[in-house]
Amino acid sequence: MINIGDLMEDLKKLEDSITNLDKKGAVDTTNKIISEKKVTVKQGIDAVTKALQNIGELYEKEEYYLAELVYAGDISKTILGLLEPHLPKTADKDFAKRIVIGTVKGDMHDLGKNIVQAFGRGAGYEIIDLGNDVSVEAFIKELMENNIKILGISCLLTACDSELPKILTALKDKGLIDVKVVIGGAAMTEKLAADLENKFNITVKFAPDAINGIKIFNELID
Ligand code: B12
Repeated sequence: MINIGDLMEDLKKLEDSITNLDKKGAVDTTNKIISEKKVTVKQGIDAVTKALQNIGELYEKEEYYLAELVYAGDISKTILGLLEPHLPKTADKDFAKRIVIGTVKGDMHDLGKNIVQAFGRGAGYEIIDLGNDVSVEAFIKELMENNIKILGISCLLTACDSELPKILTALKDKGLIDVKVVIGGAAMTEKLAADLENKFNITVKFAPDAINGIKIFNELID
């Protein structure tokens, strides 16, 4: 008989290994998850996300410092790199399913954005990922050159949230008011999305996580 507890054990092990900064344990558990296929790759990615939430809490409590944060980021990148090729892919690609995505200028956090990118590609989107520390000009250039109508923005630092109104101002100035914007990351909120939407009269949606992000992308292209 399949025991749910056994299935969940590897996921908990993966979460704990990352939280405890045990890179070898995390890599070994990930390889086990991939080869045994008892739990889904998506569940594996969720375990990485939970671990990073734990790391954030430990950092806030000053039990972890910047060095631990950096190392946790490095471990998570390795694990996501192992999991991503195994995400199920959908075959349907169409012209509307193209998205530009990036983390705002001054912000180096890219793990969450990378998860959105992986899930988006799995859902049949062509994702043009501009990376992190992306200037307003670079976002606009990419949207204009490739006539793309959906822009995904990641922002985790409150010190960088002033980039959002700058990007929306540039969209208006360039006449790109039909571009729809989806924002996510620790510094973003539903309220900020609503405020920006009202102020600039451009569609702005907040995505609390990658799964909801993909749902919003789907709604926006419908
Ligand atoms: C890992 C981490 C780092 C790593 C980043 C590694 C990397 N390559 O990304 C490193 C060590 C580099 C780092 C550095 C710093 N960090 Co840091 N970091 C974190 C931490 C612990 C986890 C972030 C993360 O990856 N989460 C996991 C991912 C999966 O979640 P996520 O990013 O939220 O993404 C999900 C959703 O939000 C959503 N989403 C995100 N973006 C988008 C975009 C779109 C389009 C969509 C649809 C959805 C979406 O979907 C994702 C998947 O579900 C957070 C804590 C936290 N609570 O966020 C702090 C945190 C963000 N960092 C913080 C700080 C202060 C810093 C530093 C300033 C520290 C320092 N003193 O130098 C530097 C800043 C460097 C810089 N200029 O960017 C603060 C920010 C506080 C604030 N209010 O601004 C936090 C909140 C920690 C804290 N509690 O104090 N950090």
